[in-house]
Amino acid sequence: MQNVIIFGPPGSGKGTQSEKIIEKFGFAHISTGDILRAEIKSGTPLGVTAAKFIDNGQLVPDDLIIDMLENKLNTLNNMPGVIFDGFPRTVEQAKALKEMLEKRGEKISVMINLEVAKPELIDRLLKRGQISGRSDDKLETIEKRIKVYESQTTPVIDFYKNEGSYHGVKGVGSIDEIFSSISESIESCV
Ligand code: B4P
Repeated sequence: MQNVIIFGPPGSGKGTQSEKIIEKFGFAHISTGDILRAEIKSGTPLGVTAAKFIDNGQLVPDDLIIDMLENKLNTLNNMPGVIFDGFPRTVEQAKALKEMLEKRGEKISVMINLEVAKPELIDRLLKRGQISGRSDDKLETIEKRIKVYESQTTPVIDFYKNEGSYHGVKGVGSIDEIFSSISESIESCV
């Protein structure tokens, strides 16, 4: 059982590369962003709360995200692996994930950090905004999300460096080139 985290700033290609990982490795996909957007669309109490944070470029509070993640993880059985896309985004979430996996006798196999510089992130998200209709893909919100990433999410990098599971991958270039580095990194930790 492989547990892979796909990590990186907003617009670094986590969702894009996750699709390719699922296709090749048959892993289950847990994207906290996708789950939250589905909750918002259905108008659930969680969705109503989450929308206030997402529309403002902020992270949804840890307690809500951790409960949501644990519920999702408990629905998965007999998978060759799981890809955690967009989670953890804080050290608190990383610690909670470690505990959840330990209870199942598992651990993180590799944390893959997609390295992309800020101007490229802004460019990609503005382009996505033209077609996605996502409330958070506007310049003001994108800049806020990047700031939030720098202050609240980057400490997660040191957490996984200390755990010995960190792997940095250059997230610029063609989608296939990037995927080939990611594949090597997943295959090397089987
Ligand atoms: P997410 O849904 O996780 O979204 P993201 O970080 O914006 O995007 P991602 O990195 O997946 O980019 P993509 O592949 O689409 O989060 C949204 C919000 O939900 C967060 O801001 C937060 O508020 C909340 N949230 C989610 N998880 C949370 C958590 N754990 N805790 C608290 N809050 C949470 O790529 C972007 C664009 O680039 C696409 O248009 C793509 O086509 C393009 N692209 C991809 N790869 C490319 C390449 N190699 N070259 C050129 N373009 C590329």
